Amino acid sequence: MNHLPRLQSLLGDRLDALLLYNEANCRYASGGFAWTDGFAVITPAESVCFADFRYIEAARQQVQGCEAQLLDGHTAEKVGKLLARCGVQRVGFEDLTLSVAQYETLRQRYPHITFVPLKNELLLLRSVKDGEEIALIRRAQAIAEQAFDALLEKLCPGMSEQQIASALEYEMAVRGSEAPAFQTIAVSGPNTSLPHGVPGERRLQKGDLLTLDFGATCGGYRSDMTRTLSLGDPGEEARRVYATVLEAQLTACRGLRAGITGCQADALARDVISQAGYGHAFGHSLGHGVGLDIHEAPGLSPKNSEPLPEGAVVTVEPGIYLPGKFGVRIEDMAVLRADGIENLTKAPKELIIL
Ligand SMILES: [Mn+2]
Repeated sequence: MNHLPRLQSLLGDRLDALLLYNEANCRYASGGFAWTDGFAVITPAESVCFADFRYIEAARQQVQGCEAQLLDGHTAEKVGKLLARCGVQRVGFEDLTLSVAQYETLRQRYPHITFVPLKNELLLLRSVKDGEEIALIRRAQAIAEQAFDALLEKLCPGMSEQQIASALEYEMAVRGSEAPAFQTIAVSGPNTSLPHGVPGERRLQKGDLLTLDFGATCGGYRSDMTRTLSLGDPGEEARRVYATVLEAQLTACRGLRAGITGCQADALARDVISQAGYGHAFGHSLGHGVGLDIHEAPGLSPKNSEPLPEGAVVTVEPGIYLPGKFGVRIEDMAVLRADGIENLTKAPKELIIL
């Protein structure tokens, strides 16, 4: 994997170099190598990943496209020389993630450099996935679904939310997931009205809904899916809500494609839920990009008036949440194509009653 040419495409009229500290951006620049407390300098002629003693041996073996160099007491001087050698005057920096202290240090350390905020440029670049990235996400998703199937064999009344979340993470790990893509959500009964509820001591009982939101990681790339299931008959209202969320999710999957705006995408599902009278109960956006970060661009959101790019991997996750009662969310992950989507999630979406 080598994303250097893509990063270098940002250089030219406005920028001479990029200075990257964000861990996901650094991993992207290094061709997949992950390290912390370091940074990367990208210029048209020379690109270097700086990693400290803990990482440098692995970095020298694994970094692709860039050169790996030891981060030590001489690094600031080395970077100064590198920038001078490459005639760099304007450096793009990550204004969205760099701390104020880091920014002040940079300005003091390199007083002759003009620092230019990158805003969302890198996020837009990363939002379009190449074949290798999609292959990793596809593999992560397949692992998550196999783990889900294995969990369904084990689920029974009396298991706590924490035990269910741990079991699911274990099933993903033994199938090759590097780490959970995010803290697994397993919420049951009335807790299902909490879209990002934290698994607790509550034990599963007959008549409960159970919402599982989880993902695996392969080569740093994440997956994301949600299923809501039921232990026995959940009752008439829950069935009606489930049917509404499912209709919204299927409608969004049918209408979604590259080129429509994030706002239009969101409306595909929101209109169905609003018409059923639950508009007030769908308080989050329809979906988000997924990649090296679990939440990245583009947003399938009323706030995003930009067209969605072809090749982005996004979630489609409408939900209805009724505080004190229950909630339902159904989430797939899909690649945006010009004429529709390629759904990476194969698990069935009809209500599973255990
Ligand atoms: Mn999600």
